Amino acid sequence: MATERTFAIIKPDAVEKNLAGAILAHIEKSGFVVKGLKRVQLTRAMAEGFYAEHAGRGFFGELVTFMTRGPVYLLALEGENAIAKWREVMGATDPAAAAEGTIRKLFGASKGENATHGSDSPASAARELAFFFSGTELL
Ligand code: 3AN
Repeated sequence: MATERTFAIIKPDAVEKNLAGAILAHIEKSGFVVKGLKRVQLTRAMAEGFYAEHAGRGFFGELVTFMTRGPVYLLALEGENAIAKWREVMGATDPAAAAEGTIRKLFGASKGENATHGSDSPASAARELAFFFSGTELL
């Protein structure tokens, strides 16, 4: 296994509920190193660009409105096998289907308002990290 970096978001629903600290603690307890962290209010253009691959899906408008409704925390996480591991720690997209103890089970409310995002492949991780962090921010 190799050391990898992945991209994560603590979404507006979790930030609104003051759950960012609890989620960061969960991230650290799970063994990730936080290499980058910023709190940002996404614009519609940023959210539409970030989620461009979902542009044709029925929930796209709802997703962009949700992701711009309040601040998010953008994270670069590093660790062994970080991309797959973060997906596992987050749990399934639908909190109702997520395994016990996962972040989405603990803190998510619905398929849309599911507390966190995580890159789903090495290519996505590279694109998403570069979308929000400059190279010098992650040295
Ligand atoms: P994941 O984030 O688990 O990779 P995707 O890639 O299927 O899930 O969906 C991207 C994002 O779109 C999800 N994180 C979720 O917030 C939102 N989403 C997915 N399915 C729905 C849905 N049926 N209704 C509303 N939002 C959705």
